[in-house]
Amino acid sequence: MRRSAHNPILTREHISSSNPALRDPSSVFNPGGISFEGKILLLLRCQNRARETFLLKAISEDGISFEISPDPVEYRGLELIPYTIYHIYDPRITQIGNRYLITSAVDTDKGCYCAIFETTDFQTLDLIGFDNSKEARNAVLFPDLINGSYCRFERPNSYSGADGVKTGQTITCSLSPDLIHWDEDREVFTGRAHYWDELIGSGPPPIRCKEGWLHIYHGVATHFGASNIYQMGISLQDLKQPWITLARGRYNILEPRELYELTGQVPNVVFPTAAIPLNVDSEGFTDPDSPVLIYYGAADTSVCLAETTIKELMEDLYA
Ligand code: BMA
Repeated sequence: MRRSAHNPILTREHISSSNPALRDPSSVFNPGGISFEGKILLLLRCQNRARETFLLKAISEDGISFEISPDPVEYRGLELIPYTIYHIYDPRITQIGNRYLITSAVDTDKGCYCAIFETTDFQTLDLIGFDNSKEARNAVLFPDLINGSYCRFERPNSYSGADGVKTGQTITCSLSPDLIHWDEDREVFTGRAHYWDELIGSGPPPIRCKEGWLHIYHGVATHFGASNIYQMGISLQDLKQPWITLARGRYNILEPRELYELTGQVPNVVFPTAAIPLNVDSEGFTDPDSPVLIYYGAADTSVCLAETTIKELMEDLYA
């Protein structure tokens, strides 16, 4: 993984919004991302000094300098969620055919649930699914149907940390005919106690390769007295049965080392949310030499970029 020399590529100083609530934002981090109309498109998570959350669309020709939309994203259909909504955050973007779908965590007065939105312009997001069957975060959709069904990884919040925050140790997989009704959770894999990935959650939507789905995830080491350490890791999932793990890296592939990752609103965090392969063939498979742009939140404060290739990620599985 090679960090961009321009890191952090987006900070609070880059935000200039027409919305008075974003006159003086505190942070911009954990962006969803996709290749859209030949450009790199990010949905930035932006927080203001009231710790309110907004999403902002950002577009770039080179993946480094972004033009940020002055108006925050608008939502339609939120009245279908029968709770008080506090935050909609950590978007992940998936293209399925010609549809653009966005999964997000939704913090409410009844807990944290996963929602799915659809968009055509990344400026207005229509709610199409809200799963309140269990508390969860880090939902990602696969960019292809699996045996005719939509496929989702998510991370049920079934574990309470020492600080009382609900989080989780297991990534699960479920299938749906319509993005609304989901079948039973199959366990994908679980955290490795005492090591780098004790608590886990999917990062970007998985990338299709001939060998399987490359799946980047975050792992949290909790056994350091002062602070949790958020790192990035990798697994390979079976193409036809993605809940089957074919390989899983022993080492993290990126950990907080630079000052902008070590210090900030939440120190010691690299949190991957977008992985964009640049060379994809007509069947949707990535070329092994394809560069991959990985966007991640650094210390819940800024947006950073690391570059690698499919081949290098494959090697990391067996390092
Ligand atoms: C996770 C999520 C992320 C955040 C990370 C580090 O639980 O809330 O949005 O980046 O913690 O604070």
